[in-house]
Amino acid sequence: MKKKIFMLVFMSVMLVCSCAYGFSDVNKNDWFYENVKDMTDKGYLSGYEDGSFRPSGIITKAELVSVVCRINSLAEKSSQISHWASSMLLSALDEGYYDWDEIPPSGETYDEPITRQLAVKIIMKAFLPDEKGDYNYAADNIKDFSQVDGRYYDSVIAAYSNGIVFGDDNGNLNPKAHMTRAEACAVIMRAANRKGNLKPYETPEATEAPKPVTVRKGGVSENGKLRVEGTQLVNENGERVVLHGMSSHGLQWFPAFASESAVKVTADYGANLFRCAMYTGEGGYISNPSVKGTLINAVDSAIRQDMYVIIDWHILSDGNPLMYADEAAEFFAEMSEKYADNPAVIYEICNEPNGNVSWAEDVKPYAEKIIPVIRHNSDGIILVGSPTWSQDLHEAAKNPLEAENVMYTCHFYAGTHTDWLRQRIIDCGLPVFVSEWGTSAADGNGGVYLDEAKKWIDFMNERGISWANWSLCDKNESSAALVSGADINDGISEGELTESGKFVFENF
Ligand code: IDC
Repeated sequence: MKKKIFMLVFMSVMLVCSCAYGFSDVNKNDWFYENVKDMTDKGYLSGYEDGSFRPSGIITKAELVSVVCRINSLAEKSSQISHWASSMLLSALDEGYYDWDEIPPSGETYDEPITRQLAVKIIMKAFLPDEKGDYNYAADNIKDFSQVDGRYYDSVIAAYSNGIVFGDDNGNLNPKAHMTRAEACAVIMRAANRKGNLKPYETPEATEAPKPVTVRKGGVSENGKLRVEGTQLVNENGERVVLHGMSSHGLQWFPAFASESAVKVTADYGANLFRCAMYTGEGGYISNPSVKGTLINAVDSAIRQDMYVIIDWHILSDGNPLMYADEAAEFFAEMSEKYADNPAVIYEICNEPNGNVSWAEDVKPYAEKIIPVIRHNSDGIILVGSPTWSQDLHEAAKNPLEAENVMYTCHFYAGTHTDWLRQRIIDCGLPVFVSEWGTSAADGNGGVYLDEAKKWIDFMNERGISWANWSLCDKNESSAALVSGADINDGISEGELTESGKFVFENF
């Protein structure tokens, strides 16, 4: 008995010793050892937290495609859905590695196992698209060749003829069976190494660390009172002005990031605008009027920093602005009286109408109620939203407001809103102000989608469109500019900006 136990212990020590550098279930004499090592050393695929690699576990469509994309350094495309690999899958689809019906971009099959024939096609298209093969050779050597679907013939034949894929011990390909992780490593690494020039994969660094500006530019002392000319915002001398800055998050939740020192940090990095998002619902002004104090403090801070500042009546869950129109009228009467002669202040009267609201029946009548209230005291810039979370510029364009110094807001989130919304801005012919945008998807999370965000920045720069980015806070969501727990009372250190924050601060 004792002897037996000793043998068992001895054998398990032996087992541990023969493992490959870390993975408990990959051994030096496994047929896939070199491929798994190559794949994981280069960072294309990793093992599990428990130290295993699970070589005989199946690989999903999303996993296989993302590995292929990493090896080929494909740029990630922005995607409407929030799956971790969706942006890589869209890039691969775009490159023609697979067809729409094989892995629909709606994502419902992303996490399903991939069939061997589809995997072979993707791998061949990605790495050896020009290789051909010999039909007779493949037909002779693959016992179950008749099981292969016609659309995969070419790839399977090329893969066999080039030694990228071998059959199982019985000479079968099993084209419709699932591929294991070990098999995927082997087939992918054979094909990728054949193509050559493999660079290790590193998680892409967003941008370089932004730096504070040495001289502040574009502030109120330089531009004075703003007005709208045609579609453009202009300064006191009629010259084009573009405002860039951060939006606060909900002031009822994150007052610390709307303090004077927080606002100042953004100005130090080049912002000439700050937006104070005062939610009406969700524990905001309607149920908690004291949040107005936080708002006034933020507005005054921005003014002292020589910045333009937006007072945002942040409707959101209360999608119809008419719901609290009386409260809005009272609030804007007070604010416009308080800041009557101050050229810094901009009034945003309804953040994002949404739900069952129309421009003609709800938003326009609301604006026609509030604008005269503000005009009683001030001829400052007024920003007006539109239905569908301030995207229905085309509706407003059919039936615009008859008022001076009014701009229409367009809100976008790079992971959700793309070309079509830019086209809408071009087509509407209205003066547009992007008073809120994010690098994330529309829920404030996911991504970040910096390639699409860059397209938006370029577009806005070309057209001289002003913007405020959502949001200056440390909430654990990807649109937030600051990492959780960041303290910006003493300035910002590099580590305190998120990927989104770095990108946005660079673009002030
Ligand atoms: C989001 C916040 C999130 C909060 C949610 C509901 O990022 O933390 O839980 O509101 O209050 C908007 C809105 C803006 C949203 C943002 C992201 O104006 O309030 O903030 N968004 O979803 N419109 C489109 C996106």
